[in-house]
Amino acid sequence: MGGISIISDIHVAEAADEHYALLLKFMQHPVVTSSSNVFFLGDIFDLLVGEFQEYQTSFAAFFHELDHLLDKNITIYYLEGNHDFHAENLFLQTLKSKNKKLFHYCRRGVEKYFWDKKYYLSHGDEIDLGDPGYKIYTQVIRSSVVNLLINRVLPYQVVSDIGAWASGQSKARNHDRYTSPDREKGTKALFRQAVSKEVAVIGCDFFICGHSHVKDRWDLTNGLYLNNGYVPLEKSFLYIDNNRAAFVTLNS
Ligand SMILES: [Mn+2]
Repeated sequence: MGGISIISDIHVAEAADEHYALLLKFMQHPVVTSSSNVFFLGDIFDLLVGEFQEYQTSFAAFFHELDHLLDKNITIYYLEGNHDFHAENLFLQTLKSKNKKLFHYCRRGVEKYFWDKKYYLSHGDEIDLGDPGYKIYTQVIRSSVVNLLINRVLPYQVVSDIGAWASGQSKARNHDRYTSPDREKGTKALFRQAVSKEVAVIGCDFFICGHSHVKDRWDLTNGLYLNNGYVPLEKSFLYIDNNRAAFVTLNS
């Protein structure tokens, strides 16, 4: 098999922004187009909630590139983040490739075996960072009741307005994670600690997630933790071939 390309946390707000250009650059990158598996690990979009046709129009190029990858027999996993969720039918309705069955929409982390090693891949917001309030918030927001509200009751504009507000709240709460030069220290340590606990429970060789916005590669005694960080800042993605991991730049 070919390699695995992984990306998360691009936070595309609109088609006109630089973040969207980075997303498309990733999907057209020769390393990615020759991979056998591509993982989108959440928060690809800053706000993509629900199955609204507006997203099909705004992000037509994104869905087009997904079809392109599928046409090349590439298996795709699109994991929900805490900024993009309740959107499974949007993907299923929009994708046109004859290989649509290679597309997997995942509501939570996945365990996979590659090259005889166990990989756990997730967005990273489910790991226990010692914030019970946030845990309850994500459980409610990702619930089937909210899914029903968003996809059957509320109109696009209302969801979009609430989402923009929630996204602003989240940015304010996580302000340091986006701007502080010290963000490395606290967040990195917090994630390493939480990940090492998770790895002990899951028993995986590779633990790969995003969400922290802090790029990291950390050898545990019994596994490897990888995080591609905040893409608009790092301008790189993760590539793994034969259990060897490298960050590939998106600048070229
Ligand atoms: Mn996140």
